[in-house]
Amino acid sequence: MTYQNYSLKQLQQIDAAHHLHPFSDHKELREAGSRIITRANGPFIYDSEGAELLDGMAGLWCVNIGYGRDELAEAAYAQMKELPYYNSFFKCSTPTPVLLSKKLAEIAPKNVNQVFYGSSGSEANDTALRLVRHYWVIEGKPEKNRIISRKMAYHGSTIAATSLGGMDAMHKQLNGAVPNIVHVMMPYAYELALPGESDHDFGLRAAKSVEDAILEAGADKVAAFIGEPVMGAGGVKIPPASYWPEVQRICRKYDVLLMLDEVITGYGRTGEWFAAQTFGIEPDTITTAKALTSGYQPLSALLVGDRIASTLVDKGGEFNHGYTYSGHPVACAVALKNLEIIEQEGLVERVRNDTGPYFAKALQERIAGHDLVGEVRSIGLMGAIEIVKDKATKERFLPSGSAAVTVRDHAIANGMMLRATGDTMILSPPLIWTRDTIDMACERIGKALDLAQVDLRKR
Ligand code: PXG
Repeated sequence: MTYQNYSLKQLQQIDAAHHLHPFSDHKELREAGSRIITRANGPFIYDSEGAELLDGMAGLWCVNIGYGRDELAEAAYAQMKELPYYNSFFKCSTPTPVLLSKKLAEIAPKNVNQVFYGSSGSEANDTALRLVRHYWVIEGKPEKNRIISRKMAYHGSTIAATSLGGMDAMHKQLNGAVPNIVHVMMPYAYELALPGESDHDFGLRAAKSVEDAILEAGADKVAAFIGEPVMGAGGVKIPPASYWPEVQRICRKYDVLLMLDEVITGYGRTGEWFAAQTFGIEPDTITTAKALTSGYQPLSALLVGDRIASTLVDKGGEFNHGYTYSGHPVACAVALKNLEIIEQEGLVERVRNDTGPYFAKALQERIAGHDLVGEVRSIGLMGAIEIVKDKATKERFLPSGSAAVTVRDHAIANGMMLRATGDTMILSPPLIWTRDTIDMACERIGKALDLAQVDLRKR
């Protein structure tokens, strides 16, 4: 029986009875009932009642080539018929992960040429953590194992990924994080810059917090620094241009590995294949997932720099780590086709030269002036809108986070799917958005802000 035989109410009841959703208050969700999305095409998603929503979040930061791409379905179908699964353990390989690895080495920063596969960003970060610690062990420095991360970082939801992340609410439920991970300040100028401090100086100060953490532990105790080039789930926090080169300089000075988490920023989002290229840095590991397949298949790739890879190869010895689905042939076939489409349609260049700048200008000209908006910011096709009660003082509405939810609900009711995190609205649309789609989004967001303003000002 297909889902069309069920009413919305029935699907919601079954959902409530049997399905535990991620990151949800299960009591609240049961009372509200879930929105059931049934199909999608191009930049639009459709719910069970036929409502059409412009998807401002590319699913969950992943559907970079948009929905309804037959080529990806065909690539999966062909691969499933030929070889649906075989593992890459025990000195075996299958063709698609081999070819995908070559492609990834071509588009990655030039010092990055090896790939380790998993099925999710969280898994890839587990791999990254184990790999950098293993690296220092085989380099004869097992005590060099502390990881420096940042407050509000999101690196996934497994125990290792949660430990790497800097979300307090998640740490509270850990009951014991992976040891020896510390968190320093995030490069979030809107709230953390001092009065009169320039963006440039703020970026250097935020980077200095990494150096302070290295000196506090002693450089011989620090394995690596990890960060999202642009913090995603934490609120699209875009660091000043001074930040990443300075972090890289500090890491090199103290011989600390640089790990980038590009699960969101990878595959064109910032107008280059990777944000490492946007910010001009050469990390030792790059965690990627999501848009690697545009979300059509679960797949992650930890891109590993030459420094770590050559030690693994030269010194030998088994790295006791891997997943059943490492290098899954179907997921890799879909990824290959996805990257081919991104390339053929010039989506990375389009974000860099056309839609990215147009998106930035549209947010500035049409959204930033709204009474509820404290700041807009964007990089490539990734943007944020800060919701405030008072533009001048940056005072927020109380309770914290509630105003953004009000804006989001009006946006959804007006055909625009976007995400609220804290007091920030987030946009991370498919890279197929055109100038017209950006215009449509701004119009719908503007309307949502107007309606939210009426609600919020009478509270
Ligand atoms: N790193 C980053 C930077 C991420 O954004 C992960 C790792 C983990 O990936 P997996 O595939 O294990 O989920 C992510 C995931 C949100 C939201 O609310 C963001 C993510 C996942 C779920 C929700 O914005 N990012």
